[in-house]
Amino acid sequence: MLCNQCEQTAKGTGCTQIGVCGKTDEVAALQDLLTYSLQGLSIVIQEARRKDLVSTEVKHFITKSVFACLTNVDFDPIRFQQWINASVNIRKDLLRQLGKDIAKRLEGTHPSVSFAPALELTALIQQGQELDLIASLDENEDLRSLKQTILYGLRGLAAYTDHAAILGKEDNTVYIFIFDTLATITRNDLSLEELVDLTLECGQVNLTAMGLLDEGNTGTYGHPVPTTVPLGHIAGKAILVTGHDLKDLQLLLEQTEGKGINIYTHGEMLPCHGYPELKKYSHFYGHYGTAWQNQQKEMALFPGAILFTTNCIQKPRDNYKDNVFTTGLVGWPDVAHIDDGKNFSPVIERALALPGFTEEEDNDTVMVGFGHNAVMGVADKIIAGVKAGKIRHFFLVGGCDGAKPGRNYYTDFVEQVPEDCIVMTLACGKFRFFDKKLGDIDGIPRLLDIGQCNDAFSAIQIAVALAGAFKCDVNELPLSMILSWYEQKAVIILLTLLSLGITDIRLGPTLPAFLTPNVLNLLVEKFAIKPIAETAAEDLKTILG
Ligand code: FS2
Ligand code: SF4
Repeated sequence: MLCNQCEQTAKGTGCTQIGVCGKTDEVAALQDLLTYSLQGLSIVIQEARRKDLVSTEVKHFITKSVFACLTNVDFDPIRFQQWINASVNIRKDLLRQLGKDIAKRLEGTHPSVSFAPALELTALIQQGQELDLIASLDENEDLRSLKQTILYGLRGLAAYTDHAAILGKEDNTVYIFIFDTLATITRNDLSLEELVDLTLECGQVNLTAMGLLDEGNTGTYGHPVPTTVPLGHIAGKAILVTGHDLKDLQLLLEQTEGKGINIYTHGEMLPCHGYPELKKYSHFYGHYGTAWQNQQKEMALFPGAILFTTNCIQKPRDNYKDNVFTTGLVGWPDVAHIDDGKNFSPVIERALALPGFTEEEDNDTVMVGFGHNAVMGVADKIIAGVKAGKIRHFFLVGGCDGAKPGRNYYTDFVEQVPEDCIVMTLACGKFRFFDKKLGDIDGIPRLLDIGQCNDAFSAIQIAVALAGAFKCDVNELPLSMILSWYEQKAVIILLTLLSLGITDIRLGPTLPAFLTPNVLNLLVEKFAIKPIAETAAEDLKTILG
């Protein structure tokens, strides 16, 4: 296997034996084969959509299949086998409808259009291993690097598109872009410039997808409002919900009402406490634990059932595996999966059978709910604060968390930010500092939690609105972006920021292994993107002069 799509890739170059994430050689081969089969299907779809042959189900299927290959989403070989077969069946059906002549022409364009999957799982895995997907993208290493960036960006884009579609928000242009781009990267006649443009276009299209998701979240559950969230617990049966899906949480809250079970969030679900239509449930109590990479330790100590709604799942250890349930795209072999009927009875039964918390623990609290609506609601105060010299600078310290020691930089950074500066944060990287008491500047909290990585749109809206208020370009604002990346949602958010022309982003803890020195230089020249410095103090000194 060779997989280097995420930040924790082995030796900083690539996982070749087994993924650091726990992905087996077999699952890696199946993910590559699924991607390949989707490329073939997408080539056919380019033709089929002109004849209006592409159904909504097919659009959803492809989007979900691309998302399933994102880091820490699905580790179940059987599901990948099913998706590969489904993808080939859809392709065959479309080719049949297009007629023999068109089918013959399309099959001549790329071998993925006539790919025939082996019947047996072992033989299918072998096909994936022989494929060598990354190498097959391009012979030229710089073009290959850009195609990988695009592919990983598409995985992030597919994730946000799927999240939005679940809430009924869709835009056909986003689906068309996903199909066209999967097909385009099979071509070997594209120049470096064309691929750079396509890379940035991925980012632009993601802005649409994230806007849809924002509409879906706020339209369904209301705009987040500043909310205090307990980090302790109360006595009673308990269910822990992790991942990113608000709708799964809502359905679970409905199904647990009056059952004596309290619902706790974990990881990226923390911001859900700020949504009016979710916080109205009295048994939606508080938050437990920190970021995804601590789950094996934290979940083993949770005395109730645990529901994973999406990434990031790690191998459930034996001491809590029986309490774990997955739903949606997330999956782990031999872990109970709740299907799309979303009947959470098995989760509820497990929670009732487990002891729950036997006594109350009064712990710290944190504040969430500073989405664009809440922040812009106090825009006048913020602008006045800047004009009066009380607010010197804004820092967006956001992105993923991970296990590497270099990530202490982000904790140090927030701790060392001067008192006349405001820190905005989003995604799971915040767990390094989310409980710090940074106080306020004239009533504006110095630490503003904008939400999940899924809420990056909110951060962009805030930056654009501030630029409008100060009548300047976003790059001229007293705002610096200090980002941490881990997986492909972060890749696509970064591409979105670059596509908006945002410069001087600091990225860490390490740079993506799939970027060649030439591609990296290109990004540095065009966007002045830079790796985080050795220490937070160094970067703070440079930024604040
Ligand atoms: Fe964190 Fe993991 Fe949110 Fe990423 S929970 S690193 O995939 O999606 O941010
Ligand atoms: Fe390795 Fe990351 Fe790929 Fe997992 S997703 S196999 S950790 S590069």
